[in-house]
Amino acid sequence: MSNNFFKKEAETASLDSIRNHQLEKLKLITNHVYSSNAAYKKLFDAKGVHPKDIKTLDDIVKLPFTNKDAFRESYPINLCCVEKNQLAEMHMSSGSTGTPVVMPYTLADIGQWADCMARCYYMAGAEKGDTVQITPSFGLFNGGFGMYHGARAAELFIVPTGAGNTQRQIKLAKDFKTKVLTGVVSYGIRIMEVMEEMKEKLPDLKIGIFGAEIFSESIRKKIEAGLGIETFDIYGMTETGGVGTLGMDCCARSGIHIWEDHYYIEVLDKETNKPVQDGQFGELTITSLTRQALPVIRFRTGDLSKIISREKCSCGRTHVRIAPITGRVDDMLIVKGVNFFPRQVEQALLQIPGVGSNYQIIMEEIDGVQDVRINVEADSSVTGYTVEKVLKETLGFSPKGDVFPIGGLPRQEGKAQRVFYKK
Ligand code: DLL
Repeated sequence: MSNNFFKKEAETASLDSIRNHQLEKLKLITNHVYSSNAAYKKLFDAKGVHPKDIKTLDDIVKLPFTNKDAFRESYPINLCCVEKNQLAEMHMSSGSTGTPVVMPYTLADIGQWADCMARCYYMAGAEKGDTVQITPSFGLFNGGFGMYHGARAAELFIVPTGAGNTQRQIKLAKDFKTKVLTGVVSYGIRIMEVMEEMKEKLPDLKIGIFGAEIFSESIRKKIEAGLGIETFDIYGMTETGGVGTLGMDCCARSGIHIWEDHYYIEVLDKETNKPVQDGQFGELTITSLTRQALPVIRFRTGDLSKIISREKCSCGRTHVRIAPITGRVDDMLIVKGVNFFPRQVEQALLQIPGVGSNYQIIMEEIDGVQDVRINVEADSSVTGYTVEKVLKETLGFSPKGDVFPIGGLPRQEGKAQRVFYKK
């Protein structure tokens, strides 16, 4: 697989020059948010810090944290740091609580997004004129438009299908010789399943760029084998400016490169709020260095990962690499005194031959005690007994549950919901 660069100088800069650049941008961005937004000024003042206190990168710890609540409390755009007539676009995510998080963009912010996303396309091996099929929805969700802005910058041929109508997606991919398929992870699986049903092959398809959901190694292997492609794990979120803003893994497949010229990353211990050592898991905390309309300062993402390496990668890039996201600080489930993560359930289920990729973890309270039911999709060779046995080995207790035929459980458009709370 080729390894192209979109901005080679930025992507391969020396560590010293990255740090100098980050410090210069950190000073500018703290000044910008402090002087242009009253809510930001209040946060700084409450912490007793002024932008002029930022003299080295380590001084970042003096700055206040932001989180999803800060966004929600400032709905619609009270954290915005530019005049409304400077805005060009907005995106929004509702999350599980339903209270929206809004991200406004200036034209320069769209350019910054396109730059990050175009780097991801090139890093995956896309080249000018290649067909890219964009399957996330075009709307408030940032996935569709972000992949579109980046594909324009990378001069790809865009097939903007948006979400849904999987049979038509497959037909268009065949007719327009799609080389790069983009989407949320669970939609990659859906396309694979429908292709099998249709007995269709896509010989031109080479690259899959997937994200927005945990991308476990087992799911990756399944998609790669099923579609005959190489996959890439793309990372980003509404608050940092959308898909691809944070980075993606490269063909060396040794961690997600974070675009450090645009973002400063910290990995923090959730309890002490102090940085953990490289190699240890913690909460990713992000500061946007180059955005105008709404840069985030020390944004607590809630995502768990760790620094894998700060060394130059074999792909030539020098930007820090993190492990794939393993979960959210708040998605740990506790049943019968056992702590576990949805990802562990997924890994256990995928070991069983014949079990499909769609499943439900239903948390329910029975007589005041938290219980869990795990429903899976599987072919007729799989019995409830086998599923229960494997889950017991993983979780240490036997959850109840049912085995449905493949396609028997409901699917959502967009990100798959795995955990349901039943009252
Ligand atoms: O999900 C952006 C995106 C769209 C990324 C399409 C990749 C592909 P939000 O809806 O704001 O934005 O959700 C952001 O999704 O905090 C993570 O918890 C999760 N997430 C995003 N990418 C990954 C990934 C988009 N590669 C939230 N692996 C983040 C695991 C991911 N989780």
